[in-house]
Amino acid sequence: MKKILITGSLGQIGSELTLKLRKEYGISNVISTDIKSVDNEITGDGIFHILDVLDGDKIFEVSKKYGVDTIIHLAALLSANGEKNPKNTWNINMGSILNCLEVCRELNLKLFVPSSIAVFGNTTPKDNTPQNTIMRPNTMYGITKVSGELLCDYYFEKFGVDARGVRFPGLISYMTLPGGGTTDYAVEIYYKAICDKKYKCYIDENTYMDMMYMPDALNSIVSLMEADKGKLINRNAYNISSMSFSPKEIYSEIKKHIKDFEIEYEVDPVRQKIAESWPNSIDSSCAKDEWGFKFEYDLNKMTIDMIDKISKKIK
Ligand code: AKB
Repeated sequence: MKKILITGSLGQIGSELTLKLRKEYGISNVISTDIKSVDNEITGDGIFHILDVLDGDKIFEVSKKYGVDTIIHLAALLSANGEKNPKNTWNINMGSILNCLEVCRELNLKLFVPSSIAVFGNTTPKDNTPQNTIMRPNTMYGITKVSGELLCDYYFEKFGVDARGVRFPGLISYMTLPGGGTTDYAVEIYYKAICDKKYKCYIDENTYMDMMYMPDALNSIVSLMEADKGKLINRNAYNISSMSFSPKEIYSEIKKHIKDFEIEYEVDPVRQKIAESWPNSIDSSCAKDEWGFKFEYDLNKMTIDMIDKISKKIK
C-alpha cells in the first residue's frame, strides 16, 4: 500500500485506522472520506473529502486525482441497525462494495472489505467455527457480508481485482463509539462502568461472542493488505478472533478494577436473537497460516487499557 483511500473514516474503525495509516504511510498518502464531516483531527489534520459510497463516479474521481493504489472500504450499516430497514441495508452495503470493486477494476487498485462473524447463522457449528462451513445468516447485514465476500471473490477470479478481507468479530475501542451493532454492549459497558458504576445489558449474561481490541484489528488490516498475494487462499473471508466472552465474564473482569460496578440485564429480543445465531468462538488458523495473523490483547489486558484510556478521555 502506498496511497490509500478510506471510506467511512469517521466511523469506529475508520477514525483509528486513518490516524495509524497517516503515521505509518505518511500524512499525504492517506485520503480519508466519509458521507459527512465533523470538526476533528481526521478532517482537520490531513486529506479529507466528503464522499457518498453510493456515488461510484466520485470514488473513481477521488481515487484518480490522488493516484490511489488501495481502497479500504469501511462504510456500512451494522447488524442491529440493518434490521430496521433491510432494503436500505442491502442497497448501501452491496451498492458500495460493487462501486469500490468497479473502481478497483478500472484503475487496477487493491481493495480491503471487512466481512464479519455475521456471515454465520443458526445452522453453523457454534464452537471453534471452521473457516469454511455452513453460512446461512438470518440478518440482512449477514446476508450482505456473505454476498460481499462472494462478490469480491468473483471480481478476483474474473477480473484479477486484488480484493482481501477478514471476518471481524465485535470490535472494542475507546476512541469512537460503534453504532448499531449487536456486539456494541462490550464497548458501552466500559463507559457505563467508569461514568455511572452501573450498566443495563441488552444481551443475556451467558451469551458468548467473539471480540477483538481495536489495535489488533488495525494490525490485522495492515498485515493482510501487505501479505504476499500468492499465499492467500481464503482471500476475502478470513476468520479472525482474539477472545470470546459472555456479558457475565466481561462484567467480572471490569469489577476487578471498579469494585462497586453493578450490572443488570434487560434483554433486547432483536439483538439477543442475532447474538444467538452467531458463533460462540471461531477458528482463526487459516489467517495465522496464510498471512501470519496474530493478536496482543486478551480480555484482561484489554480491560486494563480500556479503563485507563476512557478514564483519561472523560476527565
Ligand atoms: C455488529 O455487531 O453488527 C458488528 C459485527 C460483529 O459485525 N460489530
